[in-house]
Amino acid sequence: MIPGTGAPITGTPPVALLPGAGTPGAGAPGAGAPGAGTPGAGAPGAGAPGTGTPGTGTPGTGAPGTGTPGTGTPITPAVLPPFQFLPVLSDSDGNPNDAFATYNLTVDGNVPVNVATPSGNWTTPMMRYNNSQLPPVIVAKRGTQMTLNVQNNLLEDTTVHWHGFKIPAVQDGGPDKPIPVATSKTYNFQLLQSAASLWFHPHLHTATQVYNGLAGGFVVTDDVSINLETNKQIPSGAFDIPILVQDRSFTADTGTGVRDLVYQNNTMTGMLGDVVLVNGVQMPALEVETRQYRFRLYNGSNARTYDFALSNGASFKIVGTDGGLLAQPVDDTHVLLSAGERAEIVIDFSVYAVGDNITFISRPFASAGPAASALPNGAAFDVMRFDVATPAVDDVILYTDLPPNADIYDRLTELQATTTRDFVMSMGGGGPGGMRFLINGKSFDINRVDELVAAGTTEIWNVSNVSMMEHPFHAHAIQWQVLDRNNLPPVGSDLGWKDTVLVKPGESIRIIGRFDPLVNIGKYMYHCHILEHEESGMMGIFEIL
Ligand SMILES: [Cu+2]
Repeated sequence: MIPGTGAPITGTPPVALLPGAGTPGAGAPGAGAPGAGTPGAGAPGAGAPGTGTPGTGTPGTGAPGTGTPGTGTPITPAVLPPFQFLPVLSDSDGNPNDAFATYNLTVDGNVPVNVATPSGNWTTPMMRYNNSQLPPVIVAKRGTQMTLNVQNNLLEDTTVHWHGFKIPAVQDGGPDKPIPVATSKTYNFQLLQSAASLWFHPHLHTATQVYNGLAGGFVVTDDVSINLETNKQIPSGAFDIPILVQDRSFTADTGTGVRDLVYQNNTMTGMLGDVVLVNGVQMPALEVETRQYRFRLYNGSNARTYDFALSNGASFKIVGTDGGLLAQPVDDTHVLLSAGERAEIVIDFSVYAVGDNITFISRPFASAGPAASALPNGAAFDVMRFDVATPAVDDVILYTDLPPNADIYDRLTELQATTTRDFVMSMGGGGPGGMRFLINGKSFDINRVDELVAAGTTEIWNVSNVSMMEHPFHAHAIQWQVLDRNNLPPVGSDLGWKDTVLVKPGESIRIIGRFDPLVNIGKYMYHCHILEHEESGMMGIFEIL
């Protein structure tokens, strides 16, 4: 990943209409008749994305959707703001190629961040690491001994939780291990897992600190991933791009040039913003070459689930999940990511012509819970746009199977597990905000250990959801494998390493994992990754002894 700057778009690209601040209408799909040809650049219609199934062939001229985009003011940008690349931090120990890496992170409040949107730019005070305009990315190879110095400059305690990392509990950054105001803490751990798109974020005042802007990407590389890149079997370098998607709400424009974040603590749905930011920009345009690109999709939102897809219904390859690369790329037309989840996808732009534009969207889906937002969970909206700008000869032939030494082939079987635990997520009345969010009938207690786990064992966790809302279940300490979902064997993204799994109402999912006796020691969290649910009690502690 080489940070760069995309040039602003010129010319007259097809205009996508962003949903206004009202409820998107149920417009007819804008796709043409399905056909067997190469997907073209069907321009989205002049309505909110429809709710039908996109065509799989030539979309032709794409009839406009007929839906009303809502009661808000529609945005009809002639020019979209340029895509911003997340800054990659440098190893500060002076030697980027040895087995040690040191990074210094300050946690800062009130950083004036420029927010670019199709309807104009403004400044929003946010929390950020290193006073940076954008969330940073750390890149390090498997085996590296990490030293991460964190200075808390906020007016409240924080932590840095290393999401998806296989590390000791004392380094995990849970809420039981705060970094007090005006102090610093050093996290030390070795990277002992497969190449993956991991991330980090606070785990204390989690909902508000993440919402206010604290998050970062963490890309682990290993010999398998580096060989794929060297052998041109996966896009790399400038064609390997992290995308952090987070929805936010802002105060109205009062002419000052400053618009503050609005945090509406809707405990039931979690915080659902009506402005979807991609690396800090609303609806950016990324100029691409006619070649394959690898995108690392991070759902860093507090509560929103996205069903990412291309506006013309074209398929792409899912090549990675939370904890690493898939053994075989999965061909699909969409990828559903709940809060905290990641996916790596490869989109092939070589089938397009220079001048084509393809919009990256979130498809509509049925979501339980009240529509207590200007942009409810499950609504359809545009996310960003790919502008095919430069012809290129694609030198990448995507891998078909990871080499036999990849960790993904170490599938655990039911017979290896010595313990099965049930985790039932439920909601009930009578809590402080009128609602209680429970796991196994209990609300989080930082002084209570809910589950005792023997070091070095393999366990099956059977997670079920008896509530009326969906919950992304996240368990710390290791990467898990999905045994089955609703008694059906895993398919698609469930075939990869997972640390966060979406459990819909009425669903149950069994995950299996092995705790490493050398690494996995101490008290870890498991919780719903809708951050408002986590903070309302949907969290527990397991202690590995
Ligand atoms: Cu939840």
